[in-house]
Parts: sequence; structure tokens; C-alpha cells
Amino acid sequence: MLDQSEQMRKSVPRAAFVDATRTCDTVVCLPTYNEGETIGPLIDAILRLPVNTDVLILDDGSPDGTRAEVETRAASNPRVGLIGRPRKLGIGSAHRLAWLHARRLGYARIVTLDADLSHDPADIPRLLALLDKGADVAVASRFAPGGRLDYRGFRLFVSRTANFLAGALLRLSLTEHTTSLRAAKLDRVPPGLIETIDHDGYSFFVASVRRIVRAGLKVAETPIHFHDRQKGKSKLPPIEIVRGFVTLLRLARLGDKAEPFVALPDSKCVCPSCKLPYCVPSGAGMRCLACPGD
Ligand SMILES: Nc1nc2c(ncn2[C@@H]2O[C@H](COP(=O)(O)OP(=O)(O)O)[C@@H](O)[C@H]2O)c(=O)[nH]1
Ligand SMILES: [Mg+2]
Repeated sequence: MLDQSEQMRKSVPRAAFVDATRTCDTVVCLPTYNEGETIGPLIDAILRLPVNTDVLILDDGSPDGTRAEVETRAASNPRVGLIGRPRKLGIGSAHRLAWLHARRLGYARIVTLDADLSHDPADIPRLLALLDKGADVAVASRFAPGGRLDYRGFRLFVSRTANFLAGALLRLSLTEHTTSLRAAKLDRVPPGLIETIDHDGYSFFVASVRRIVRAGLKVAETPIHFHDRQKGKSKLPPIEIVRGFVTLLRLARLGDKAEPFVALPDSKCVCPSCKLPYCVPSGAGMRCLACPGD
């Protein structure tokens, strides 16, 4: 049973905040929304890996205790950091923020993955090894030879179809376009290439991999076994599946107005609402990735 003050703390949305420092050159980023059952064991597993990384959780005000799990670990380990946003703002926008934050703090490498244990943290060293061997970006693939995907039924159909269509329509010479487990060398990816992607939902993944390949970066894939989640619920609403297919068709037909920007000094990126330096150019103005701006 939660006591009353703990329940209050969990139910009151806090303003956007950043509680993270850099202790090494690689950061592993985990966007979360209601992953209270898996986030703790996942952080512990990443900290035990034979590679030295910080772990950054980007949580969108999860009401299920995810934050408390992170805060307990962050309190005793400077390698664990937390960015909190006041409410659910989308998986794509959390990834954009992760990239911007990693650049701001001067990391050399970023790794991203899901927090529901569908991605095995033991695959992280393999992705980093691909960067060491010369790749600019390493992509974990469920569809490369040796890869596995545990989905069944409709989810399997959607995943296979999305990846087949992405391959056929975008012609990127990859086998995987939609999963988040990736690693990259930040100095090889032009500043703004990822942060300015105008998709806050799941379409972010296909749009970002397209920009990465189009920018001429050296991409290497490695097969993975993707597990269906055992705890918690998927946050992928059916409308996002439709959006994903529309995004694919738009990218194939119209391309993408990539607007990489030269990194602006922090002072020019401060959000008038949350006061954090995480605004990026968007259309004619600026848009904050850390808060809804209201
Ligand atoms: N910060 C943040 N994380 C999200 C959001 N939506 C999904 N996630 C996280 O993104 C990861 C993948 O989401 P999931 O629901 O497992 O998608 P699925 O695997 O496609 O069903 C998980 O770690 C989620 O908690 C969001 O709006 N904000
Ligand atoms: Mg999942």
C-alpha cells in the first residue's frame, strides 16, 4: 500500500526537469511511459554490462511508479539520470529530446532502446562494437538473417508489412526500419538531423533511419531477438499504425524537408515556458522538446 503522501507525489504532474550528469562518453536512453515493472531490472542490467555507459530515462509523467524506480537508483548512482516531462508527449519526441540532450552534454555515442524488455540489454555491447569497427550508426534488426521477432497475429503482420513497405518504398538497403534499438556516433550525425524530425509518434523511427541513410552515413545492422512484452501494456495506439503508413507513403512520394541546423547556443534554445534549453527550430519558430509549451 502506498501512503497518502506517496500517492500525492505520483498523481501530481511535475514540471519538466532534468536531473542528469555525464560520467562517461556513452549514454543509453530509455523513453518510458508506465514501465514501472520493467524499468528497474532494465537499468540494473545495463549498469552490469561490460561497457561503461550512463543511463538516461526520459519519462512522461508515468503515474504507475516508474519515476520512483528510477529515482531510487539515481540517488545512489551518478550514472543514472532522469528527464521528466509533465505528460505523455510521444515516443518520437522523447527520442528527439534524448539526441539533443546527449549532444548538449557532450556524449560521443548514444544508444536508444525500449524500456519494456522487448530489447535485450545484452545486445548493447554488440551495437557499440559495430561503431568501434567503423559504422556511424548501428541498427538492431529483427529481420536480418539470424534475427527473431516474437510477435504474433496482427502485431506480426503490421511489423512485417511496415518493414517490407519501408524497404520497397524508401530503398535504403536495410532490413529494419521501425525498431528503436540503435547506436550512433554523435559527431558523425549532423546536428539537428534527428532533433528536427517533425514526427512525435512512432513514425519517428522510419523518418530518422531515412535521414540517416540519406545523409550518407555508414549504417551497419546486427540481428536481434525481439521479445514480446511480458509486463505492462503497449502504448502503440491503432491510429499510430495508420500514421506510420501515411508517413511512409509521404516520404516515398514527397521526400522530407530535412532542415539540419547548426547547434544553437543554449541561451537561444531556452523555452519560455519550462526554462530548459531544449527548443529546436520548427517551421518558422522554435518548439520545446521538454514540455508541451503551455
Ligand atoms: N517518454 C515516452 N515514452 C514512450 C511514449 N510512448 C511509448 N513510450 C515508450 O517507448 C517504448 C516503446 O513503447 P511500446 O509501448 O512498448 O511500443 P511497442 O513496443 O511498439 O508496443 C517503451 O519504453 C514505452 O514506455 C511516450 O509518449 N513518451
Ligand atoms: Mg514494446
